[in-house]
Amino acid sequence: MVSRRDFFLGAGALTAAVATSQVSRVALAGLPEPVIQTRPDTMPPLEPANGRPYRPVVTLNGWTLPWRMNQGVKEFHLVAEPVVRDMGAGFTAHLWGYNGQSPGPTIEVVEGDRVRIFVTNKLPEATSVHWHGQRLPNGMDGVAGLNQRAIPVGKTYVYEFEAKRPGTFMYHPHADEMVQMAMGMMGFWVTHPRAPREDIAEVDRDYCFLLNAYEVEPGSHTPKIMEMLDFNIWSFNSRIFPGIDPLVARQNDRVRLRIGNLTMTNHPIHLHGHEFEVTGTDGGPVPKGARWPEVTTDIAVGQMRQVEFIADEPGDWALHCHKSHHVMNPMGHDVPTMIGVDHSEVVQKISGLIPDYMVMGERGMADMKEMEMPLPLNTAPMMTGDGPYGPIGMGGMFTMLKVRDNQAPGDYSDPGWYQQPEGTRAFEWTGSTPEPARFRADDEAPVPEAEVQVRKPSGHAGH
Ligand SMILES: [Cu+2]
Repeated sequence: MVSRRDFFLGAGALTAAVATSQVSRVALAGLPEPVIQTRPDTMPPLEPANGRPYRPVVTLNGWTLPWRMNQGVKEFHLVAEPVVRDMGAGFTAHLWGYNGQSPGPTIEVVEGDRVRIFVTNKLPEATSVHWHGQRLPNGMDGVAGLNQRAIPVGKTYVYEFEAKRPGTFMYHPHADEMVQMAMGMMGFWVTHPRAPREDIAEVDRDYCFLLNAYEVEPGSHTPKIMEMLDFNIWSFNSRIFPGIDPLVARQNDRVRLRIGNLTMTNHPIHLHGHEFEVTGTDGGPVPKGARWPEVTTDIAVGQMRQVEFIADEPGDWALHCHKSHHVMNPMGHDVPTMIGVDHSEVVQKISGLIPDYMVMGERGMADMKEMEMPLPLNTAPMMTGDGPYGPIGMGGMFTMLKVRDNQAPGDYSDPGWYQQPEGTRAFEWTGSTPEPARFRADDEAPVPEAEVQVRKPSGHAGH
């Protein structure tokens, strides 16, 4: 749980000590004590203890940062620091983040709020924070060198601005970006609308998470910071399947997903069993007349997408990136395609030279799901996770939307596996299977005999 050191929700004494809202004076008046969270669990929504009311979001495998109300200003304290992130599936990464976690905590405010964020730099190099998508004074935009001096090691800087428009945003450094983002420095920001709006629906469940990617050599803990394109860890909020919590909904809930992409490639995020609409971007709400139904939305680098749907189909529905190599965990990818190659005689010859030689891939790679291969000490199985009907064989950017008619409002706990009604599951055909009719062209132009004898996965002989 949050170790909030019994401070934030009733910070009367410190509030009284501050006499002015000017940035420089306030910085002298005492910092809000930072709240640190070290567990990777999905925390329940943080109901606002003061200020304008709103319906809080739930950060997938994350949490919302509590604030101190100081003479009408919401004060947050971010600490940029090295963290250890349990990424799930037996894999732990040494990252940089904020307040004990990577990604950092979600910041939730309301349109019109005056916001003051103290940023303490406990990294070994200078940093800054850019408030992606916000309207703010130029000097608060966080580009080191352009808008401000980078925050030196050990120093605390203060950012202050009004949260001018509602929407889905994020924060990240704009100093040594390639290193600091490769190390996991990022967080989510949600500005809730001050009053009901026609183009912003009130939803029953409001989930948010960032897409992140790392390059970590199997067996090691620290990302390779000079990697440009070839990443091997694909994660939702720095967690990989099956370490990502499911998104839970009560049947007929209106659900919003807010997703931001801070990786170096695009991610087509796909939801099964439902259609959704993109209702907003980091540029603001999409006008209702400009929305269309989708089941996949591509989220490009540096973009945020807000999608909404009615969770009216009970079940366990996959929610994942549609790039198949993004729903896998680390592997060596110099593996040649072996589908159809008959290894049977080769194995004995090679085994004499390499005792541990293992044949893989002649029927596709699905055998990896059940194979208990010895792994280096700190890495995750490439294809993993068990479902009610066998191995799921996924990794990376994959989780589930679990819709239940008996999930209580406000209950975010995992309801377990869906009990499918009798007679509604794919089943084995046990009748006869006639030979398929062939096109006449097959007879007229036979394919020349190939040099390699090929065996199809079904076992039927072919050419
Ligand atoms: Cu992807």
